[in-house]
Amino acid sequence: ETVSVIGLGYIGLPTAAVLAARKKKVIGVDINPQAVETINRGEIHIVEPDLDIVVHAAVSEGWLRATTQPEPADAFLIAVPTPFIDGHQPDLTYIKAASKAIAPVLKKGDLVILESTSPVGATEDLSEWLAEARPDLTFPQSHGEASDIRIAHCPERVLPGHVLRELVQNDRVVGGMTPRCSEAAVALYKTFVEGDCIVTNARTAEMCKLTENSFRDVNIAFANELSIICDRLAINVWELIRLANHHPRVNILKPGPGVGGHCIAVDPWFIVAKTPEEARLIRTARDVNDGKPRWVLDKVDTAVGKFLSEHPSKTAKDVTIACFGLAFKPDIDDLRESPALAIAQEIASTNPGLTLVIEPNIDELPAAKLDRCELVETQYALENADIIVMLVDHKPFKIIAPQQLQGRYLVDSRGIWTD
Ligand code: SAJ
Repeated sequence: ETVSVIGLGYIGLPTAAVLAARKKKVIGVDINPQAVETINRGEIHIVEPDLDIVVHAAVSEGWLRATTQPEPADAFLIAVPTPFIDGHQPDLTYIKAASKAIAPVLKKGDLVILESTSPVGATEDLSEWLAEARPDLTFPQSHGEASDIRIAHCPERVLPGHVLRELVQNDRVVGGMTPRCSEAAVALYKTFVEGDCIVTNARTAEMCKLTENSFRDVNIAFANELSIICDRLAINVWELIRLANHHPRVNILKPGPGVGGHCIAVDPWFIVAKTPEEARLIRTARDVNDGKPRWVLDKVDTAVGKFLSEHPSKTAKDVTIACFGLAFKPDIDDLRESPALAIAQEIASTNPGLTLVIEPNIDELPAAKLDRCELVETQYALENADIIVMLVDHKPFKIIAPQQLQGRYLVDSRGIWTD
C-alpha cells in the first residue's frame, strides 16, 4: 500500500515521516521544488524537534520520497494551508489545487483524506472538484457506499513543538463521507496512531477542529479581557487568576499580548464566515484578542510618557525601548502571525529613540519593518533599556532577577515579572 501526502509543511511532512517510519511506502508531494530537494537529501525545511532524524531515516531507508508531481497511490492525505482572504473568508485555493493535481492519478478503490483545517462543507467541495475532474469515477456524494473513491476529513490537532509525539498519541476524529469512508481512513491512521480513532461524519469532523481552536480562543479572550479590566481597577490580574483558579471548576488561561500562530487566530473566522449572525461570542473573542496588541502599545506609550516626565532633561530621542521576545509563543522560533512581532515592529517604526529586540531563538531579525532595531543579548538590553516590554515568556527571561529590572519602566504583557 502506498500513501501520498500532498503538502509537506508543518503537518504533512511529520505525518509522511511517521507513516514511513511504520514502513509504509510514502510519496510526498509539494509544489515547492526546494522543499522537495531538501527532503530527498534527508533534510528538513521547517523547525520541529526531532523531525530531522525521522525524515533522514525514512529517506535513507527508502520509505519516503518527495516529488513535485503527484503519482498513483492507494491513499492521498491532503495537508495544505487554508488561510483566509479579505473579510476573513476561508480561502480554499490550495485544497482546490491539490484536488486538481491528484485527480488524474486517482483509481478505483483509492482513499482521499482531507487533513487541512477547513470550513464546514469543504470535504464535500473537495469531492465535487474531484468528481468534476474524473467523470469516469464515482464519488460518495452521488454513489454513497458504492462509490469508487472514499473520502474523509480527519483534522490534525498537533501542537507545534510536540508534533511527533502528538501525531502518535492524540486521539483522532475521523469523519468519512460515508461509514465505509470512515472505516478506510481509520485503517490507515491505525498504522501509526496510538490514541483512539473516533468516527463521525465529515461535517462534524470539520466543525470539531474549528470548535477546539475557538474554545481556546474564547478562553484566551476571557483572560485578555480580564487583564484589561484589572488594569483599570488597579488589581494584579495574575494574582487574581491564581486565586480564581483555586475554585475546583475554574481554569482561566493566561493573558498575553494577543493570539498568534496560524490556527487559533484563523480557525474561529471559518465558523463566523459560515454563520455570521449566530457566531457572536466567537467573533467577539477574535476582536478582543486582535485588539490586545494595540492595548500593549498604548501601555508602552504611557510608560514612555512617564519616563519623560520623570526625566525632564531627556527627549523622546533619548528613550531606549527593549522588546523581550518576538515568537508567537514561548520557547519556539516561529514568528508567523506573532503579536509580539507586530508590537515590536510598531515600536520600531514609531520610536524615535533606540529599539532593542531580544529573541534567544533566532540568529537574525526578519527584515520586515525591523530595520531600525538591534537584536541584542538579554544582559545588554537590561543594562541599556529605559523601557522594558515583556512580550514572550521564553524560559531564559523567566530567570531574570528582579534587581536587574530595578529603575526600568516595565510593560509586562505576560506577567512573568509582575506575577
Ligand atoms: N496563548 C495565550 N494564553 C494562553 C495560551 C495561549 O495568550 O493561556 C497564546 C499563545 O501565546 C499563542 C496563541 O495563544 O500566541 C496560540 O498558542 P497555543 O499554544 O494555544 O496554540 P497553537 O496555535 O500552537 O496550537 C493550537 C492547538 N490547539 C489547541 O490547543 C485547541 C493545537 O492542538 C492545534 O493542533 C493547533 O492550534 C492547530 O494546528 O490548529
